[in-house]
Amino acid sequence: MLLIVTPIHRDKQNLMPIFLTIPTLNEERTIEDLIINSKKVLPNENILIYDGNSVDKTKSIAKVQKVMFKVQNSKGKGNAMIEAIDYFLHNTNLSYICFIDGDLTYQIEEIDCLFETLINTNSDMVIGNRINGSRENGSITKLNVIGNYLFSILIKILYGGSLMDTQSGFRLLSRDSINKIYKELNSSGFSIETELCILYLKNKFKISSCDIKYKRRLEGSHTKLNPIKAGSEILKTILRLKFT
Ligand SMILES: Nc1nc2c(ncn2[C@@H]2O[C@H](COP(=O)(O)OP(=O)(O)OP(=O)(O)O)[C@@H](O)[C@H]2O)c(=O)[nH]1
Ligand SMILES: [Mg+2]
Repeated sequence: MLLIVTPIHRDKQNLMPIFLTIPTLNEERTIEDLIINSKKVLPNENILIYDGNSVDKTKSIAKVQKVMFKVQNSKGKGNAMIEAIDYFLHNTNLSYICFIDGDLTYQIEEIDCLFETLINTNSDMVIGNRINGSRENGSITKLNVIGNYLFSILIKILYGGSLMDTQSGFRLLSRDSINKIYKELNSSGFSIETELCILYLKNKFKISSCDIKYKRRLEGSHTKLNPIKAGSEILKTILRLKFT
């Protein structure tokens, strides 16, 4: 089915009611540019850096850029995102929460597409789809492409739906939907995206996607992902949610 997304016209007075969360762990190489780009689409007070105790300049950059900065209590990307959701639900009244990785591999300007798709299709979550979108050479390793593909197939077999990029670090969620399931979130690390997808599928929440660009990390910026460790965590999460 061809989906025609109607552009939503907005200006500074008609801002998207989105709370943007950027999980970071030692992202000094990229976080400044990402914050500057984010401030072009959202007000400073709607931008939160949720940090995993970075030992580089991530914190001082966030302070200079005048966006909120919090250090997570427990370890792992998943725990940072769960704590951010808790903060969003209890300290803001915004209607949507968006996550984007802090390594500048996703383009925050494409939040327009996620927002328009969510509104036009009345979805509960919109995922930035790198598989259908354009991927810069070297942005994803072959191992990660294969892993992503296999996890998406397994999720489809066990839970239905037709998600193409279950591991994407750029997604927009409605407040109502995340409010219903956030207490069930249990993934401390890199399986959080998988867990979100599965809980949304199990609850029959509507999930859509937007084709997005995916760039490779800049020189001097380093991945935190150990593909074997993360892959086994993701597999365990897929099976745990089915059989427990
Ligand atoms: N708060 C927090 N953020 C984390 C932690 N681990 C990773 N991150 C952030 O999560 C985002 C995704 O991590 P990446 O290392 O880019 O993982 P990835 O995108 O799956 O892997 P690559 O394709 O190699 O970049 C980045 O913004 C990291 O800084 C953590 O323990 N706590
Ligand atoms: Mg990354």
